[in-house]
Amino acid sequence: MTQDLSAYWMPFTANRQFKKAPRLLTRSEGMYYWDDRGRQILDGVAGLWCVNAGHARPKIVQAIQAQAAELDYAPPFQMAHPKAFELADRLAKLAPAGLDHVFFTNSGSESVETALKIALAYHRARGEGSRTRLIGRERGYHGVNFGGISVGGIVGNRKVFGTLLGGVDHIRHTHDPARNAFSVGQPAHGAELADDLERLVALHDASTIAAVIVEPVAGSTGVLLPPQGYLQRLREICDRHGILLIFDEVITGFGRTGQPFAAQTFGVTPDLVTLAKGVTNGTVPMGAVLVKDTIHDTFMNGPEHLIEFAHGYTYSGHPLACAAGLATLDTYAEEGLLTRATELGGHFAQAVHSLKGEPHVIDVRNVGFVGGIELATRPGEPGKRAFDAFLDCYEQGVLIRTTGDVIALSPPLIIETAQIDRIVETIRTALRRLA
Ligand code: PXG
Ligand code: PLP
Repeated sequence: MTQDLSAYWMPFTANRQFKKAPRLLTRSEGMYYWDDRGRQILDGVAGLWCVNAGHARPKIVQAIQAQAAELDYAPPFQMAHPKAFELADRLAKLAPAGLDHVFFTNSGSESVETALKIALAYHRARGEGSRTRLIGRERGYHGVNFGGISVGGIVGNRKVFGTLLGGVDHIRHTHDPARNAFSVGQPAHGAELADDLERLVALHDASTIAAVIVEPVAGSTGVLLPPQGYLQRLREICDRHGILLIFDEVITGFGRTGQPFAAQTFGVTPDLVTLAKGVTNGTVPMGAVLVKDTIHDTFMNGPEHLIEFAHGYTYSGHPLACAAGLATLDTYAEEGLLTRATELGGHFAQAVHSLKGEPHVIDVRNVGFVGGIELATRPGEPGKRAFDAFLDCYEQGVLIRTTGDVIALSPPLIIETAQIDRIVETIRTALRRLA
């Protein structure tokens, strides 16, 4: 490296370690990256859970190029451009029934802030302004902004940043390896953990609670699946008490679990859905919140010249993102990608579960094209063993992701069975020589 690496303060990275031995990606196509040493690397994580149609897809590339030349930017406040409406309409058609309105943001984190604000404003608009409390879940990840880390349940993302939002509480997480280790698909045990919401209702009173936010499948905290019946039970408790249910589908959206959204995979319809990542195939930053009709319509009241919801970003519905989003949805539809993880899910499940019995493996979890392989933690070195596996796989030409001591797999949805096998065999090789 002749380049000076010091100016760039890298996000969520061990900066000093990275800069001693940088891993630089310089090109991408289909299932592969190439690095600055010219090596080809099989992408086992769709970039960072976002490049669901694979890299450098021609239709998406062309749409972005053409849009940049035609209309670079349009102000989104009191103005608009046609593709924002077109994309909102397409997203509403893809979404679970009733979630027919779309608010654009630029990331998953912004989608979370937006959804929480919609929930608070909705209750106030209905004359239930006492519903100000927001409920998250232990081990939840909802991005890095203040609302998101407040409802989130990752200690490391919370401990440094002060008191966070007031009036937040958390239900228990659903991870129960003692009962559920090596479950194929949804684990059998733990639906009753949804009743923890009843405990918080009893403690705070329903009249103070605005919304509950959960990831249908927790990704960042190590691939934690909802136990059978859990999400249904959460929905029932929310309905009983007039609490909005928000699904954070930033990772699970766009085919990751075998249907367009995890709400459809698990057959539970929330009131709000946050999405990002796969909406533009990772090409241009974009996020959105899908909103139920009845919630949206509650805002459409009062004098028509007044702004109904005082919220939005300079880049909400950016033309480049909308063009990329439309071409992405076309690509997903033309190639049947949003249900491909259902078709190949059996092979994927079998492949990842074949790692049971390999050194250090204490659990394997899967849904759609998501795999979690949990390793026993090396005493006194949390996360180190999985990170060593990551480095070994990278040297073998396969990109995986680790979070704590969990290896997370989330390949592009275009993956072929031979590539699934290669990823798994690469991990197997790494595990067998790992200390
Ligand atoms: N909600 C969920 C459920 C997410 O997974 C966000 C919100 C935030 O999105 P943005 O676009 O603001 O990053 C996410 C993001 C990992 C990893 O290591 C996961 C995410 C981001 C970075 C790393 O698994 N998810
Ligand atoms: N900070 C300042 C000083 C601003 O003027 C703005 C937007 O106009 C923002 C922050 C918010 O930026 P964005 O709309 O890109 O989130």
